[in-house]
Amino acid sequence: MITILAGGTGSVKLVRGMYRESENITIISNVADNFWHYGLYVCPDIDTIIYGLSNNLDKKKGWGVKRDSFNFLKYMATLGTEKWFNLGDKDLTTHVLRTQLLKEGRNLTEITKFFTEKYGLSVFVLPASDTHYESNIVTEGNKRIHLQEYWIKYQGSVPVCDIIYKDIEKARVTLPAQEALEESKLIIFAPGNPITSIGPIISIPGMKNLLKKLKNKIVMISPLISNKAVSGPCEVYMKAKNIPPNLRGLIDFYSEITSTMIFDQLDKSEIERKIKNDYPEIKFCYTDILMTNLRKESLLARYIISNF
Ligand code: FO1
Repeated sequence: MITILAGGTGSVKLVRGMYRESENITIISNVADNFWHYGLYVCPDIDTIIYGLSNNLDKKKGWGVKRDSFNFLKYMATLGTEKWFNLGDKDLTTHVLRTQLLKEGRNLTEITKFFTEKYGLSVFVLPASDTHYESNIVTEGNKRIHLQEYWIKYQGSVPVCDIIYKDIEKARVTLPAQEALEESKLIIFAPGNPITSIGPIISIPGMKNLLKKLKNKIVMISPLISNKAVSGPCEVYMKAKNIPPNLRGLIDFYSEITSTMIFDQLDKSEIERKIKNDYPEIKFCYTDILMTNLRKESLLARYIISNF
């Protein structure tokens, strides 16, 4: 079994490639993007994976359901409601049903299994935790806002002083997720944002120690090419956490819990000349990691499967 830690719109490309190329994958999804909106529990990263693997994802946007309509949102606006978060009508069915199941006492792991089965997937999508905790942006005046508000409502326009995982001290990794990590022959960190996609998973109390023990089978795929994020606000978040927003900062961030790191060929010379010697325990590999179409997603997946 191969287990992939995933979150955000970048990760889904690798997850999709791995799903096509490997018989037995499990995904541990970030949950710190989850939030309550209009009384509904929305889990963007879990849904992106499920829609992505079942060919229902709006690939252009990287989130939501393809060919969705937005009538619900239009009618909400006529009642004077804020409509900064674009919940499509088809997508809405997931949030309504999930909220209903939560209210009936089912946990997020059970509910996610329900959806993966309904969408016909033969894969485990495991929420990293069943306990709600969330990525918050600390902006000026020590004001905290949910990551979704920062990125979508405010369009990333307010200063980012820090990023915290609110209530993470109450969270625990789920038993199925822990077992998947322990039993896998390979663990992959998908090319997600290290602070807001993968960071919230590896920061759950107890996770770092577990991952240190499993380090020899952990492979990280870089979310950066030529010191820039392939997508999203990676550099802003790294800076806010006092991590140099470049390849060296990324390598250092994961160095204690990873044995292999895969970078783009474009970064080979910089890493080999300037960084590699400072991290003798890490194996650095290079290939084309920019997944601009399905063929390239599969090529990267095959590279990983045949080399590790
Ligand atoms: N991202 C946006 O940039 N704008 C949106 O209006 C938006 C709505 C949305 C609805 C459902 C969903 O599952 C995801 C949605 N996203 C939207 C993406 C979401 O904010 C990101 O995928 C993640 O939170 C990043 O990890």
